[in-house]
Amino acid sequence: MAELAALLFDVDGTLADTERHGHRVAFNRAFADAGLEWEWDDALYGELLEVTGGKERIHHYLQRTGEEARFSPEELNDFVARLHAAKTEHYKRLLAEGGIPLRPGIERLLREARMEGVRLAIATTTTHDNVSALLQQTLGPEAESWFEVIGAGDVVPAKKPAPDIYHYVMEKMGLSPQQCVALEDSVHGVQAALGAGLKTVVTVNDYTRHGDFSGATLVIDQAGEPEQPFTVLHGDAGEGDHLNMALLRRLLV
Ligand code: XBP
Ligand code: MG
Repeated sequence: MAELAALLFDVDGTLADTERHGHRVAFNRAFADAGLEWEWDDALYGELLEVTGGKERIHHYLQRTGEEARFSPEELNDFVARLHAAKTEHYKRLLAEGGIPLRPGIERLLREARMEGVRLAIATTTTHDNVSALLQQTLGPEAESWFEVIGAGDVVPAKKPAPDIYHYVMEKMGLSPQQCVALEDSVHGVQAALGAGLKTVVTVNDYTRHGDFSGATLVIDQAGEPEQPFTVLHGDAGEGDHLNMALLRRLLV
């Protein structure tokens, strides 16, 4: 029986609800700056989340609207890269304004893991700068050092749902999937984690709650707190009513 050695965290939607009021708003601000009459509202953004990665999402939108045809391949890459860089600056500014907290139970879980010597890492599709900004803003200037590996963005060629980012992180840590639990919020994230052979806990959010999470070990509405219990949507949490190290250890068996 393997010991729980590490927790591998997704970022967007899992650590914090960053999509609707963070990334989406940042995209729209970058579009306005660039003089584009694009507006990604809540519903459209929900559809666009089918495509992981901000640059990939912009590219997909250009294909969907037919506007891609206006560009040569080189122009297109350059246009997307510049628009995305502007979006990242807007996103960091939004985080600095402090409006995006961690989801319930996340800070407690991170602190418990550290206390018990369970290693922490991040496996995300988002840009590394965004992860740094979120951690610093919500947990303080040292928080990045809590995570042994931050696997982010373009560090692997294939983003989620490919399992590559999880393989990358585990290889850096010298760990096997039997020693880790992944925490995710989305169907693509779960596909990536399962593809890497990981037991996966899903904390759903408004954009992801109706996804097909078959294959995940436990699906809950939030990590929760002792005084703010989670609701189990799939799987067996036993007597547990909030996500803690004891429950995660039991799930790994
Ligand atoms: C998150 C994403 C990201 C963000 C935007 O997926 O898809 O693309 O929406 O980030 P996950 P960037 O939670 O599965 O990692 O614009 O920096 O790519
Ligand atoms: Mg996510």
